Amino acid sequence: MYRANRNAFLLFMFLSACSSPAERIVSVRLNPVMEDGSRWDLLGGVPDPYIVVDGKSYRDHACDDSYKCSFRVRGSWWYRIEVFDRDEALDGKAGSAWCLASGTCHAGTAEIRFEEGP
Ligand SMILES: [Ca+2]
Repeated sequence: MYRANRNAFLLFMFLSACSSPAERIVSVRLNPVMEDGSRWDLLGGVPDPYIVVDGKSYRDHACDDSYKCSFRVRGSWWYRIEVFDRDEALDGKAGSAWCLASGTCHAGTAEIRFEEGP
């Protein structure tokens, strides 16, 4: 177990050291309901998704009344992504995950996809 963790850590360090920050498109898609089965907004409305990537908030770029939203982010290979629904009073959290910058990962009820930037 220790050896597997150490090898994963070394691979992470190698990939981090070899890569320069690149611009990527992060697309999120939310389920129609939250994990507990309730609707996103108090009045049963559609969510306003945004993400926080490695501590940087994209709340100002939230998509109003949509289950999907895309963001331009900069980073290397691994991203800590949190997905939220922006609200007036208290934002709702869809989930969080460590995501490798290729393909798809899941953060709670949110699906996260990476695409290379322009
Ligand atoms: Ca909302």
